[in-house]
Amino acid sequence: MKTTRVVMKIALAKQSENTGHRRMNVSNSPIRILLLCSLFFCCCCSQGDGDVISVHPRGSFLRWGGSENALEPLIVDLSLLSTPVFDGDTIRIDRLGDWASSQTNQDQSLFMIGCFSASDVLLSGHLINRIQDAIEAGPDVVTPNTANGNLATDFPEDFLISNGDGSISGLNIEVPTGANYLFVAVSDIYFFDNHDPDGDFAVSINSIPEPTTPIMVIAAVLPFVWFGRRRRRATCR
Ligand SMILES: [Ca+2]
Ligand SMILES: [Ca+2]
Repeated sequence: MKTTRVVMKIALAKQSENTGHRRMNVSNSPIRILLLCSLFFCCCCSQGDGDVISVHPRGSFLRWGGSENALEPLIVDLSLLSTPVFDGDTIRIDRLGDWASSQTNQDQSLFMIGCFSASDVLLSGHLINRIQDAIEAGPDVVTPNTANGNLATDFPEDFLISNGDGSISGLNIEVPTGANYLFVAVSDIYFFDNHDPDGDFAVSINSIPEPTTPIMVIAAVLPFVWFGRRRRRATCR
């Protein structure tokens, strides 16, 4: 009886050794290369070429207070991006860098807001709805009243790109129906004293293409299926 147990232990030890050896073979096989290629392929499909565009912190599409005379905001023609995007496409928008909200404040403000529009028409700074053809999209943002005159600035179509503490610094967003332009600016109560000493304040816009054919999906998934089967076989042996 004792001899039988010893023989069984030796047999189990050998089986375990063999299984480990097969696993080692699997991990060292060309499958690893295929997996890496697959991951690289997925990463390539997840984002297209991007654009980084400087944003002047004195630019605004919000209403001005008094005779402030803020600069025009950044107005991006979506068809002129390095990868042109159109309504229904999903894009990634990120705030880069920071700005100073007055001559004495440090270069660390992070607020950035955006608004889609059918046209690039920007109306007078004395109006609350300055973007003539604004289109609703994204997470709503409530903008503060002006420092001069305590005038309301909030309008419904704009959205938050980056908040003040940096916990939100960008978003994926679908370009809404009819949108041809993206307005980008800071959110502030007084714009004329804003500046960017190191010139790093910018917006990054990336298109996020979907895999367009079933072949692309199969090509991405196949190595994982193959690897799973090989691994199950190695475990069963
Ligand atoms: Ca800066
Ligand atoms: Ca300011």
